[in-house]
Amino acid sequence: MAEETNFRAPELPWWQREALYEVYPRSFQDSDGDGVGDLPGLLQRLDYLAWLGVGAVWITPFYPSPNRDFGYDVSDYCAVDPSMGTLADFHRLAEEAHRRGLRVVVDLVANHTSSDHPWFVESRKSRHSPRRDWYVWRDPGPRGSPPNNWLSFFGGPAWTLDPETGQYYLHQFLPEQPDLNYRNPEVVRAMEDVIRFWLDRGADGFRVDAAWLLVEDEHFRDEPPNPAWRPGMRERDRLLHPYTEDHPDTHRVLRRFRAVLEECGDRQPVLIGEVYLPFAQLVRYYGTREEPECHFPFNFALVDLPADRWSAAELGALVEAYDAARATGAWPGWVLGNHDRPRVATRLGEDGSRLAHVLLLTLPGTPTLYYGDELGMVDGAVDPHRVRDQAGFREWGGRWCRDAARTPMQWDASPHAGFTTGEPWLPVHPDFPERNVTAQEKDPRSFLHLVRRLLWLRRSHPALVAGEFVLVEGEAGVLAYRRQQGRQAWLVALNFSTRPVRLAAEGEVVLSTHLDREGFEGNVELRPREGLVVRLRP
Ligand code: ISL
Repeated sequence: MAEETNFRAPELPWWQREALYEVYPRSFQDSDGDGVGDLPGLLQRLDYLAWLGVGAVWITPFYPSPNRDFGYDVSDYCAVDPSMGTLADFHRLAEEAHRRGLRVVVDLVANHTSSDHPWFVESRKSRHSPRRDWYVWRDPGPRGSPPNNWLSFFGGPAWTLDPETGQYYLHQFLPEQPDLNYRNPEVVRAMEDVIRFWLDRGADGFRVDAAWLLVEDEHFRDEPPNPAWRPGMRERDRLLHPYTEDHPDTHRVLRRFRAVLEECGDRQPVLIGEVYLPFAQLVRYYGTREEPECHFPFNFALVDLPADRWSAAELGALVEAYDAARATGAWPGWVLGNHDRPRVATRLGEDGSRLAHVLLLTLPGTPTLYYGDELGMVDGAVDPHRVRDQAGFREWGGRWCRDAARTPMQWDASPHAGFTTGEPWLPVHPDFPERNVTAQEKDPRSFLHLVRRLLWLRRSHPALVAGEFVLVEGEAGVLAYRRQQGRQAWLVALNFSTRPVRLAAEGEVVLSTHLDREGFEGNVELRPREGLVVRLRP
C-alpha cells in the first residue's frame, strides 16, 4: 500500500486510533473438535486479525455459564468456561495479542448473573440470607401476581416467583438471569473487583453489557402502555420504559466502574457501554469531565436504521444529529452489526454493505466490526425445530432468531469451513465454499480486501481518524463529506442512488467499493451504489 504514511496519531489513545473487532467466541474458531469455538482457537487466528488491520478484539462472554443465554448468564465472573479453555489460555491470548499490537476487550455482564451463580444460590435460600439484598426481591402483588407490570426482553413478566421464600425476583432478561441490586454498595464493590481481576490478567477494557439497564425505579411503579406499539413489535415494547431503563442511578454505577479503570494510568483501558437509547439520552453515558463514565457508548443508529431508509439524506441527518447531541470532545463510536441483530449484508445486500463499511471506517470515531461481516457473511437460515437461542427466538416473537447472526466464521472451503473438525454447534452457512477468508484473500476485489484496505487507510491517515468532518452538499442521492487535518484532505462520496452521478473533485481515487479504479485522477463518475474515497489535492 504505497500511499500509506504509517502515521499512527500517537497523541490519541489507542481506542480512538484503532478499530474494534467483535468476536463471538463460540463461533470463531474451535481448537479441540467439540464444535464450540474457544480461546485457544481465537489465539490461532490472531495473525489474521493483525493482517486485517483491526487494533482490538472484543470477546463476548467466555466465563463459566449454564448457557441459557450463551455466556450472558455468568456463574463465575473470575474463570473461563471449560468449553472455552482455561485462565492460562486467556493469559496466553492476552500476551500473544499484545505481542502483535492487538488489545483485548472483555464483556462485563454487570446487570445480572446466572441463577446458578453462588451469589444468587445464597440469596434465594432465605429472606434473611446475607446476600438476599444482592438481588431485587419483592413481595407478590394482589392475589399473588407479580409486584408490577414490568416485562422481560425475552418475553413474559420481568418477575419470577421463588416458591420457597414466597417473593418475586427481578430479571430484565431470562428468569435464569436474575438482576443484581446496584443499590447495595456490596454489589458495586463486587463488580469493581471483577474489573480489577481481568485488568490484572491483561484485559485492555470492558464492554458493559446492558449498561442502560443497571438500576430500576426504587418505587417499582408500573410502566405506561406504549401508544406506538403495533403487532409485530417486540412484546416488551407494549410498554414504555421510564422505570426500567436509563435510571439516573445507573450513571452512578458506571462512574464507579470508570474510576477503577482510571487506577491504571498509562495503560488506558477502555470502558464502552452497550446503550440502546435516543441520542439525547445516549450522550449522557459519557459522563462529565469531572465524573467520566464510558469512553463512548456504542451508537447503534446504523444498526437500527431500516434498510429502506439508508439514503444519503437520511444518513446525513443522522450523522449531524449525533454530532449535535454530543458535547465537544465526546468521542463517537459506530457499529454496523453485532451478535443480537441481523447481519449488515443481510439487511443491505452486498453493495449496500460495501457502502456501509466505507461509512463505518471513514466517519469520525471508533468503528466496531462484527466477525464475518468483513466477508459479507449473511444470516444463516434457522430451522425452528433446532433453535439454540431460545431466548432471542422468543424476544423476536419467532420472526427472527439470533442464531442466524452467530453461524461459524468461514475460514476456508474445507468441511465446516475450517471452523471445527467436529460437529459445529450451529450449522455453517452453506455459501462457505465460495465465501471464506482463503478465497477472498486471493481475490483482490473481494469484500475482505475492501475492509482491509479501509482499515489500513484509516489507521495510516490521521485525517481519517481525528480530522475535521464536513458534510458536502451536492448531488441528490450521494452522501459526501470531507475529512481534513492540516494539509491532508479527503473526500468520501457514497452513491446510495441507483443512477450514475458525476463528482466534482480534484484529486486521486484511493479506493472504490469495487476496488477497480485506484489511482484514477480527474473527473470521476460514481457508478450506481458505488462509494469512493478520494485524496484531495492540497
Ligand atoms: O438487541 C437488543 C436491543 O434492542 C436487545 O434485545 C438486547 O438483548 C439487549 O440490548 C441486551 O443485549 C445484551 O444483553 C443480553 C444478551 O442476551 C445479549 O446478547 C447482549 O448483547 C443479556 O445479557
